Amino acid sequence: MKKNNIITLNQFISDQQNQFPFVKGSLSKIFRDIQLAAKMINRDVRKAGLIDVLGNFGETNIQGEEQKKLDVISNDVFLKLMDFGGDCVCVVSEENDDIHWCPNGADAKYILAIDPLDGSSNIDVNASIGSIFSIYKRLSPDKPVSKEDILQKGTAQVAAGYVIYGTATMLVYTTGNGVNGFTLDDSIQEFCLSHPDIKTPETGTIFSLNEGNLNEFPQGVIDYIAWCKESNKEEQRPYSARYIGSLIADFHRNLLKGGIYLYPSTAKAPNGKLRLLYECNPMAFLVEQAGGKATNGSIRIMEIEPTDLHQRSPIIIGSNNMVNKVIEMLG
Ligand code: P6P
Repeated sequence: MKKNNIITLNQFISDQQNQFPFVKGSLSKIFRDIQLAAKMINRDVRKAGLIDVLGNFGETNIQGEEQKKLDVISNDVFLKLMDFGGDCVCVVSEENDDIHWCPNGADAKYILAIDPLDGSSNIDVNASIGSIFSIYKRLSPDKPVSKEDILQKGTAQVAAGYVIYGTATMLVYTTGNGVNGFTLDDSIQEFCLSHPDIKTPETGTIFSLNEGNLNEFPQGVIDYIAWCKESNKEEQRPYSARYIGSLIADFHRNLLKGGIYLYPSTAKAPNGKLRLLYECNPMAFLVEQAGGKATNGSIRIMEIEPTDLHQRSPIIIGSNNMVNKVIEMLG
């Protein structure tokens, strides 16, 4: 796209306010704070090797995963900005066992679910990592927040997106009216529209999963991977295997080029590894808005009724035709 003029994320959101009234007020202020968090995390990620934020924090999170220093720093940035902004009543974070209640947010309308820094095993080796966010509206602002407000299905999301700290830093989001991507222009420290109205190809030639677990996958997935590797010139098979071990990096490449990402159930992760509230649901919202599909193998990811803050789900997500092929082979 030839860029005649720069459209910043703030300008884009204020333009959207005219078209979509609900994006007014506190939701756009939450986006402002997410942008600021992204810029602050980007700063630390870019200097990680120089300011002693690599390595382990020395504790593990509820997932039993060793917390990297940047995980904790990123989480603190999001929580502090949401506390200061007062537009969220609470935050569900991968890094916090329990709900983080925002002190100034008692009357706020929105709930934020985040994975503040996903792919953290890649931090020390300079591979792309990212932040994921999902935003819900509380169901009854005139009553105290209940479990029902927090554990809403993915279909109830009012917004979702991610920031990828890659060769460029990009913020990709949806409010249910398509998907748009903004690239951080370091010279002016603004996210500028670079990928308007992203649509993911109906089919692709990339499959992304950890084949080390292949023998533990459901038979339909094993059959699908074998099918991807068969020679069929007409259908451009064998497909290409691309897996970085960082959901956002794998998802972002497949979103733009076409492809499929799978994290099925395994012996070690009988419910899959990815968390429903702040990984599966936001990515499912984005991919559907871009014309793709996301399932747990049986039902649409966004139809899963959550029962726990940190529950996991198997996920098969990406180009529509590719996800449908896996569903067909799962029988
Ligand atoms: P495995 C990172 O920890 C993550 O949650 C995703 O970003 C990534 O796709 C996946 O786990 C990698 O998991 O088991 O293949 O190392």
